[in-house]
Amino acid sequence: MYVTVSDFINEWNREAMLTQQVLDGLTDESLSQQVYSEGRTLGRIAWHLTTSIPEYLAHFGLKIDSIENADHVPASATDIADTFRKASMAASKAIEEQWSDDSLRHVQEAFGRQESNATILMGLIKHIVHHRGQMTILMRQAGIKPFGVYGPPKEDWIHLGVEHPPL
Ligand code: NI
Repeated sequence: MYVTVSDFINEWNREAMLTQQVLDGLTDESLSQQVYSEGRTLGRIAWHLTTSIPEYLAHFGLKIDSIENADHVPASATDIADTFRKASMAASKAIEEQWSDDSLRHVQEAFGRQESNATILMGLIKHIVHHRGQMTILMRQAGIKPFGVYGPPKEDWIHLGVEHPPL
């Protein structure tokens, strides 16, 4: 749990960098990869995790600009990746400027429960991580080698001296 704003910012920046590397691997063609025939597309999931950053923070009391045309999924993978870069930086700036270590202990209603702002901020990271995991599977299905978020993708095991990755 985050005790200080700088604890959170460190974790936020680390996870944002990992998410950025996943998003930077998208191609325009891959954005239409679907979970199943009526399911969401990879582009929609990538755009959702991006646009939800300011929406979530504004909902819990931070002043932060929402993303323009948030209800329209861009056709360009670069547009999505660039928007995430700006949104993740705007988020850390807003939190650093507007919340103190005391603010993290402040409790408010979130998802029908009483939660501290520290827990609420952790929820935002979990939301991104959840959708980032979905993205890496869809990228595989779209024929892209995904960025190894917490460990190498199968192609890179060989560089670690492992010929057959564990199942
Ligand atoms: Ni979601």
